[in-house]
Amino acid sequence: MEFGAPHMKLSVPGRVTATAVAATVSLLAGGSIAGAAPAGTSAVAAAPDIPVANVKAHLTQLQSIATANGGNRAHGRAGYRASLDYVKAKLDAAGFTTTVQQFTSSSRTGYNLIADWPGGETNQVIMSGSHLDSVTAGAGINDNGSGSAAVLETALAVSRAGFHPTKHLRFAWWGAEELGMVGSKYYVNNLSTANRSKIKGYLNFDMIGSPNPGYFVYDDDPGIEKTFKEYYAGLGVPTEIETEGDGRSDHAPFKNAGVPVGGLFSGADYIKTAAQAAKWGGTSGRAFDRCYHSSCDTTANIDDTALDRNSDAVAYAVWGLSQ
Ligand code: DTR
Ligand code: CA
Ligand code: ZN
Ligand code: ZN
Repeated sequence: MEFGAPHMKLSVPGRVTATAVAATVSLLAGGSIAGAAPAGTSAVAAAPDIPVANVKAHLTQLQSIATANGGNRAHGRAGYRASLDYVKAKLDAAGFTTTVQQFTSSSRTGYNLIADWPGGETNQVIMSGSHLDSVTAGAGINDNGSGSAAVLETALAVSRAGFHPTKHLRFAWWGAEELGMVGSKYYVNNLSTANRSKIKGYLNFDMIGSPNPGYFVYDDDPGIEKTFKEYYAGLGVPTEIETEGDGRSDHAPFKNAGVPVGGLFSGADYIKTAAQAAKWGGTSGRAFDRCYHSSCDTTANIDDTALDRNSDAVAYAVWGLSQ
């Protein structure tokens, strides 16, 4: 199912945020005057700014967890379960209904964390997810603490805002993605046909804070893709279609099951070209993330601007696609 661009009425606070500008662009594109909900639609809430300091604080916690548990947060190791317990505690305190789904892979116990925000039409689920595991080589702060922390902070922002959209919001942190998307495959394979059909969109965030960042948007579902491109258009940041990761992250099991998917990516071991550096900044001839799957993927391996912009894009899409 395609998503239309969300009609978003702006009640712009004193400070016009990038999200508000993006939403205005969307509204104007729809021929309506900002400030008045288009005919036939009701006023909708604009996404809040996601404080990047909060996202970075989660990354600091994940780094500490890795450091205290053999240097990683990998499947089947203590650091993974400690990472899940950290995320779960935040969500439980914020009023989410959390579920820990257990599975076995490579003779080790793995876990998915699912968090449902009470309310909304449960036959219309908008789901956002990130893999929480790292490789054994390191802490996995960009891959994929960045996505996990952005999704966590967006969920916490839903709670802070008392946001209660038409659709039901679900968030997920996957185990054992690095072993071949094991956790997300387990989740999708264990959904009944009815429950699978209720998921109207799955948004995936895997590496969104790369130190030499690019701004890539998944080109799977056109409606979801359009929502992310609207957001970046509002920032005046050019994007490229994400092609490197087709089938390589947790959106793949959902796409294979017929669920509309989308997501964002800031780059891994591919090399940034001169043309890309000209539009995005950073260093041409260098990988987007030269610490990919390495021990140097620590909290020092993050570009704050990319993390901030992409975290705000997560919120923009969650707000925009659920109302
Ligand atoms: N994050 C990587 C998988 C990966 C490599 N390129 C892309 C592009 C888009 C999404 C994911 C990926 C990993 O987990 O190893
Ligand atoms: Ca922000
Ligand atoms: Zn990853
Ligand atoms: Zn990885």
